Amino acid sequence: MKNTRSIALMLLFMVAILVTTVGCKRDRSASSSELPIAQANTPTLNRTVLLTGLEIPWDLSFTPDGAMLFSEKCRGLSVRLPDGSVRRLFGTTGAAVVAEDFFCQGQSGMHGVAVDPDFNSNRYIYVFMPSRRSKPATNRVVRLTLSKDYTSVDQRTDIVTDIPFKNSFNRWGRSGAHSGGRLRFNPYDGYLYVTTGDNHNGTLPQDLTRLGGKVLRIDRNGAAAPDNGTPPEGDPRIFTYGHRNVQGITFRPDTGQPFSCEHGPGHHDEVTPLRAGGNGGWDPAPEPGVSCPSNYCGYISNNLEGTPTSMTDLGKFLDAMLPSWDNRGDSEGMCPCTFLDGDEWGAWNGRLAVGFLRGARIEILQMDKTGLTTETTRVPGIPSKRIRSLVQGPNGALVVSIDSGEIWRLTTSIKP
Ligand SMILES: [Ca+2]
Repeated sequence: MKNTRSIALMLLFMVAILVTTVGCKRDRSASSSELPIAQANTPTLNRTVLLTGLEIPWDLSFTPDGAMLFSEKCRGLSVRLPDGSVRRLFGTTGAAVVAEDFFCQGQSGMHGVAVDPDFNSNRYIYVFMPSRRSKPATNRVVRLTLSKDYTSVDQRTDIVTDIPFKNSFNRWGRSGAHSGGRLRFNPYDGYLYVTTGDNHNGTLPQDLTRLGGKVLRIDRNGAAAPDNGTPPEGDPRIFTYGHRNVQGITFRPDTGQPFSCEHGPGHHDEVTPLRAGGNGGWDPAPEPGVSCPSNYCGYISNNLEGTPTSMTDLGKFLDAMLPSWDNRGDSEGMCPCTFLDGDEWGAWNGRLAVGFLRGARIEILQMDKTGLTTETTRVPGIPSKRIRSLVQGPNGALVVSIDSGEIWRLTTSIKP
């Protein structure tokens, strides 16, 4: 009897061990089915459509109190207030202030929008647009003062008047091509960065006396910022040169270093960390002995070897700025970019969001400390559309404009 009880107790003990072990296994199994920390911290995006029915919304910018200024390529500048109402401020007929000199043509029209860092005291806002005030027409950076009630603008001051505009058709396309056009203040130095394009003009990007194919760095009155590093023979407003068509610029959150995002010619687009006085290495001018239609070799070879004109010609410009990333093998119409900054972005905090036109997507680039891209991730779960502007708005949300006429707000699933 005693033996029987001992055997029963032993069996109970063994069952208890077995149950405990299985239980532990079950717990471990549950634990291991959770995502690795980095992956679990990847945000899931929730998309809200803020505006529809727009005509190529090109860029946007927020005032400190949450009003969203946005441009439409052929209409001009409008504002969306936090209550959702929209008012047209500046541009074509129907705007509070009609700009008779403003026009749109080909790729060009009202492009970049920026809000002054001291907006609360000066009410200054800025747009990039082509203007017939110059003959032939040029692209300009125009400063406006926004009324306190957000219904109108006044005190127009054209702070840059001489950014080249492609005024006539050539073998490579219509007038208005390659104007660049993004405007961004760098929060780290307070200066306004202006991106421009090469106008399908072979000599423009490497010509330091003209403003096409450049990144400019200026103050709120249009004067050159100090320490631009421009070579002595050059226009002091030039921060970097040797670019093709820069339509994106942003600043790394931990350092303030500017990065350009540049639309390429067919073989690839480029993201480039910029340095003062740097040469991007784009030179579509024909070399001696080479002939290109309209003297522009941007889509073919500019040399006797017959290799395609490089976005960064290290053979010709040994000290050219090296790209962080290029989508080698294809140009997908790289357009806007912005660094994501904030704990709500989880594993993507500090990474670069890059938008594509033909590529119709947003790519997230992870970089090392030197600015070289080490990993890329396509943003999942959003419609495939031509991405024209990317801006971090109120509460860290990523606000996106798309060519087909909408502005979206993307919020993340992560609570900081
Ligand atoms: Ca380059």
